[in-house]
Amino acid sequence: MNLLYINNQQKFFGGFNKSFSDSKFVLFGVPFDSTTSYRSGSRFGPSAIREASINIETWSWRGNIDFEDIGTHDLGDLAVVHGDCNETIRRIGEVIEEIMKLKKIPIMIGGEHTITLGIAKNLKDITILSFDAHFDMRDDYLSNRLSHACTMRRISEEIGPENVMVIGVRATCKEEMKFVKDNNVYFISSKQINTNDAKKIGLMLKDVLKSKKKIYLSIDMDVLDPSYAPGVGNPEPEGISISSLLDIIEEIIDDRLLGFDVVEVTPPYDNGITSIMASKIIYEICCIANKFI
Ligand SMILES: [Mn+2]
Repeated sequence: MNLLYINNQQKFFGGFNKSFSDSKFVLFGVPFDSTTSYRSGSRFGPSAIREASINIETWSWRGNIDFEDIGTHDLGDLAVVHGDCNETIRRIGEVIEEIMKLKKIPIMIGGEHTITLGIAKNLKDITILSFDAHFDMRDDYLSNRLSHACTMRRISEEIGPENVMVIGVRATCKEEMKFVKDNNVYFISSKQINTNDAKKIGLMLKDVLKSKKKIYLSIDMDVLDPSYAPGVGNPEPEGISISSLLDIIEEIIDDRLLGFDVVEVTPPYDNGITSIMASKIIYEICCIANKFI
């Protein structure tokens, strides 16, 4: 037996782990899915995304750079407390604060969408853009105010509804529509995106964001059509394409980007493609943002 043939490397995002001090981007996983109401398993998202990231190519046509020349420092996964949303959110907040204090851009991979609340609780003057099939604006869901279906409602209480924007939305209920209208929450439906040029939608959004100071992106993978991203907790038809999503993101990223997350990848329901899409989104955002930071 020749031990040289044994690969004992840990699986880091992108296949290699850049040192913390040399990295602009610091990534960590949050394998938490305790409030999932339909298809559970997003706790397995972080490892599936890492695995997929190692098996796709890294050149970005939008950023005109190879992700290998950027890299991330992969911290590993947060020690989550299954069943305890409050404590898990608190821990996320502490990790994020530390990463930002050191002037790095955090990338969080989920896990269910509730984890984004850990970001909002600790940051001031931010605008959160949620790319999501759902508003996640219910006051409670099945008597739980910390459900994944309430994430943006809780976040709007922290940072103000004027600082929450939902892009690609198509699945909602009367209660949410009333809240969104009463509070002037800015949104762009998937129908608007699918019947227009995504680049134009991106430019329109860029204009809306002109007065904003800091921007955080939260990508719920169910914003994509289930044909692009079948492995999510709550798939919804009539979603947007991966190219539309990235074309919009390309227009709005600049030096105000504070960080981003990619959530809801649910490997037990995936054929592998959703994890690949999530990896691609992370690669592209890093490569586009690299020009500005
Ligand atoms: Mn969603």
